[in-house]
Formats: sequence, structure tokens, C-alpha cells
Amino acid sequence: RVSIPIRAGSYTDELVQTAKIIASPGRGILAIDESNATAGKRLASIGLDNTEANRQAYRQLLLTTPGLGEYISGSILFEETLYQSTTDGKKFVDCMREENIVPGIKVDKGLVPLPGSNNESWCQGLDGLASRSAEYYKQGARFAKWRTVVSIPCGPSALAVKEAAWGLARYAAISQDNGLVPIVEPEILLDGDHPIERTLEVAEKVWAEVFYYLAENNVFFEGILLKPSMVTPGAEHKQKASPETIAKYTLTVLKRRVPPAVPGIMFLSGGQSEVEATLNLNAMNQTPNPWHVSFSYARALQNTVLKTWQGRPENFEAAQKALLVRAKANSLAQLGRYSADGESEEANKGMFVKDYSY
Ligand code: 5MM
Repeated sequence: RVSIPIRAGSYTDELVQTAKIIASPGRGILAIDESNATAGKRLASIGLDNTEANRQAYRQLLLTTPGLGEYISGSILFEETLYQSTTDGKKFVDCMREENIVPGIKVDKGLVPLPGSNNESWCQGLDGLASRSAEYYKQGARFAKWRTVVSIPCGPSALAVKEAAWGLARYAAISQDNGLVPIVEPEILLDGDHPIERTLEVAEKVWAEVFYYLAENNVFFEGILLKPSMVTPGAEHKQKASPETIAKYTLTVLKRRVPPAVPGIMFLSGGQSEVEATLNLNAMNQTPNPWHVSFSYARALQNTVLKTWQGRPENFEAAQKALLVRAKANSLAQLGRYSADGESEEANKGMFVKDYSY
């Protein structure tokens, strides 16, 4: 047995095991951890009020989709959802376990302005994180997520990058101490008119700092997962990049900065259309990678589901089918076998929102 030179607390084996299940072939993460404010925006887009009952109904639709576990290995929940049940009284976490889907939990407390920076933000949530994490573990969560953002047009300033990296590293150490595999998510926002080379440069800087502080905090690399944004030109750049170019630049950054001890890279979709996000992931899996390269999409898995559902009971099954279509497409992309032939017009619509830092 290889000795472990760094601290991983008493959960070492379990963390490795959890990360392996999540990073299993042909599967990825369904991110449904929208905070209540963000969930309200999604519900408003189909004319529904932001009530607990509507949030529960929507999450029930997603989490009770028959056969979902074939393509989805984990799902990130907002705290409210972790404690909720179906209308028949079955806990959501039990529905997930039956499909071999690992329950995850968003543990950050969201973004606030970072004083002293160039209009940038930082992520809150370290206070009380150890006790909250222990409680989430008892409720059935086995992995955690902390999303912070970095803005290219705002700099990024050295202060903002350092703060983002340090916060992620402290969170990761605390999560591992409490048996949760931390997903490390420094989202580099798509905003800006810069070329892809500039995104590459910023991503290299961000990941260098993140790994520096992860190591300084004795985080156990075999027991983490990453959630990077793909390396693309800024959303307002004059030229779009092909999936092959995005894959080339993204993998270049990762190969330069991420040790192969990390088991899985689970990309966010960041406002790309459903089809774009799937094509880009597929391009990344055309050649073998040192890690499992997969998805942890929110918008790129949910957009057509929401549009199909419209909050109407008669559309419930059709919406679940729409989720399976997206989940299967991304499963194929994880295996490098996806083709966009026959994709709907809705799935091709971009979802970019300027300054997505709330
Ligand atoms: C599901 O949204 C997550 C929580 O966002 P808020 O704190 O803004 O409510 C978010 O972290 C999400 O998991 C990632 O941004 C990835 O989502 P996309 O839509 O970029 O794939």
C-alpha cells in the first residue's frame, strides 16, 4: 500500500471511494444546487412563483427520473433539498441512493463584493463549515461544492485570485475532515471580449494558486474533484472557437496545472448552450486524459427540462424524458462518442448571462 504523505483525516479510504463512484465511466454530475434566489429566476422563466412547494416539485421531477443513475453519478443539492422528500414521503437522498447517485451539497454561502479589489467578489461560508459539513454527512451527503468566481474584465486582481484560491483550499480541507469529497470550483466567468489566449493565461494563474494553497492546507488530492470552466474566448469576443480548439486550450491548462492524482474533472457549462457544452466535452474525450473528464452541468442539463415541464403535471414525464436525453448525450460525450445530429433548436440556445456572480 502506498503511504499517504499528507493528512486526510480518518476518512481517507472513503473519500477515494466516493470520488471513484462519482468519476465513473459514462457518468457525471447533475448540478441542481441553485440557491433560492437563483431557483426563483429559473421558475420565473416558466411563470412559476418561487415557493418551497414549487422548488420541491421541480427537484422531485429531476431526482425521481427513472434510469437517471445510468448517466448521473452524483447530484449537488441546495440545503433545502437535502432535507426534502417526495410528495409520497420518500427522502430525496433515498431516491438517489436507489439509482446509485451520490448526494452532494452546496456549502458555500454565496458571493459578496471584495473590498479593495477591482469590483470583484469573494465567496463566504467558512464560519461554522465544519459543523454544517458533519450535519450534511449525517443527512447522507458524501460530497460538497463551493463555487467562487474570477472575472477577467475586472482584472483579475492578485487579491481576488488569492482570496478565491485560499477560500477553496480551506473549504476543501474542512470538507475532507468531515468525510465529504470537495468539488473545487473557481469559475472563470465568460464575460469579456478577450481572445482565448487571455483565458488560458488567467486559468493557468488561477489553477497554480489553487493547487499551491490546496497543498499548503494538506488537502488529499486523491479525494477531491475539480469543477473548472472550459477555456473559451470571452463571450463578447468577435470570433467563436470550435470544440476542438476549446478542448485543446482547456486540456493544455489542466495538463500544466493539475496533478494526475486528482481523480476527476467535472466541467461547469457556464452559459453555453446544451449542445455546445456537450460537444466541447466530447472533444475533450477524443484522446485519453490522465483524469476522468466529465460534466457537472446545471443549465446545460436543465434548460430543455424546464421548458418542457412549464410547471404542468401533464408534462412531468416528457420533462423527465428531456432530462434523460441530455444526461445520455453528456454520458456519450464523457466516452467521446457523442454526435449532435438531431438535437433540438432549444438545445442549441445559449444561456450566457452577463456577470453571473450572484
Ligand atoms: C446550480 O447553480 C449553482 C449554484 O448557483 P448560485 O449560487 O448562483 O445559486 C452553480 O454553482 C452551478 O453549479 C455552477 O455554476 C455550474 O452551473 P452551470 O449552469 O454553469 O453548468
